[in-house]
Amino acid sequence: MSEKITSKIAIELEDKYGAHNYHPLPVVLSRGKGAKVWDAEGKEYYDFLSAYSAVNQGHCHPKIVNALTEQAQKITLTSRAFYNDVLGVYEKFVTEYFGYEKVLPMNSGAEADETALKLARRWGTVKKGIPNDEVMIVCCSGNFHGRTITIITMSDDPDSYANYGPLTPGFIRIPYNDPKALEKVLEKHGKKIAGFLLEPIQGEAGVFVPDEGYLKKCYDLCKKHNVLFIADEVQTGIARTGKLLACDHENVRPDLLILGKAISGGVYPVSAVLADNEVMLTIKPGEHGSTFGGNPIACQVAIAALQVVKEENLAEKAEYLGKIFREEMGKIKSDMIELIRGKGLLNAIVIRPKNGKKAWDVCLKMAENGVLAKPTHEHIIRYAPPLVITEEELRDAIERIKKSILTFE
Ligand code: IF1
Repeated sequence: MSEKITSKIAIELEDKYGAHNYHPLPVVLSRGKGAKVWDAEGKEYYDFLSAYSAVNQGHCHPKIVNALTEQAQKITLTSRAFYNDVLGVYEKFVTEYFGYEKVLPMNSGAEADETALKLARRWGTVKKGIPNDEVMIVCCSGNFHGRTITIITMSDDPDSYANYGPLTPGFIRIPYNDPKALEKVLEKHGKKIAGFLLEPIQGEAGVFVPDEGYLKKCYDLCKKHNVLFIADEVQTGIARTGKLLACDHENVRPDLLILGKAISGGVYPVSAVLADNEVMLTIKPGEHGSTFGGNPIACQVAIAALQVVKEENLAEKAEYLGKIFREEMGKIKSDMIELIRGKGLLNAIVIRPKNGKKAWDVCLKMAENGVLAKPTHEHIIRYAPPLVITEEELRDAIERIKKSILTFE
């Protein structure tokens, strides 16, 4: 391909040859480094989406990219038909890193959620003794766990589940942030419930931070009813909310921990489910798997990405910088700002439409001013920069966000 791919050409190509399953902001990215990205014409932006919290370690982190390129010169993929000299090293590293006995490596977040659902159902039938065609999983309204047919079964967003035909049985959905709703369903159906799946903070729902103590109350209810507490930390994990895991804010240790996105620093698709032997060993050889799951590149990249999190104190940084962000955003005098909420560097602003202008218009104006973010659910803008952003860069970006919002005054 000799001609320079300009933004205009890139958009035309995607429109003509690509599925139309997204409506991107009209920005064509070409390069990224740290907290910044550049478009095809070289315009610089602060990235305040971080590929939905996959690039916590910053774009193209040298340590992580080197891990990828070095392994790529040796062997990239062996399948699990054979052993290799990287997977076991990674499995030891990642289970010790998060404090679990075993890991089941997959590739995407949805695959990890599906794997966790299979593990929970399998444990429910073979260990808890729930009849195979009666085993249930409890999930929450407002959830987002991926895009497969079983996962969209749990969704209450028609954009996710409508017109995809028959959905998967075996799910009970309860209101999020309502321990009493969980207590009620466990008292009524607990004997047939294998697991309770939730996001510690609901990302897609608009960074919905539950009340203090919600996670612990749900965890205790699950223990009381012999139900697995399953935390989807695909988006909230890997230091994003100011702790290594969002569950750490309440000292809750999930029975099944689902990770994705930033476990690889956004350099390669990597996901994982961590659990102890009692749950993990209910799946026997040949009963679950994936061609790329746990491949040597994924393992080396994930080791490097997780090392960066600790070496660069990213959780502490997210905590400190997140406080600055929410404090400074709170000072903006604009009636377009209805609400600011978040934890660490996972934040969101609920935008009150004004003179026909909505969150989308604010995001277009922010892009003009060099900050990239995208609305979720029409009126909410999520702000999630890479955790490597410096305080100086953050304050510069805040000024640009402020200027963008005040444009509409
Ligand atoms: C898209 C949303 C965010 C996730 C949680 C599992 C997955 C995700 C908590 C599945 C993925 C991504 C998917 C991406 C946009 C983004 C997203 F808007 F879709 F909902 F972040 F909030 N659990 N979230 O957030 O992981 O299979 O994608 O690797 O679909 O456009 P995946």
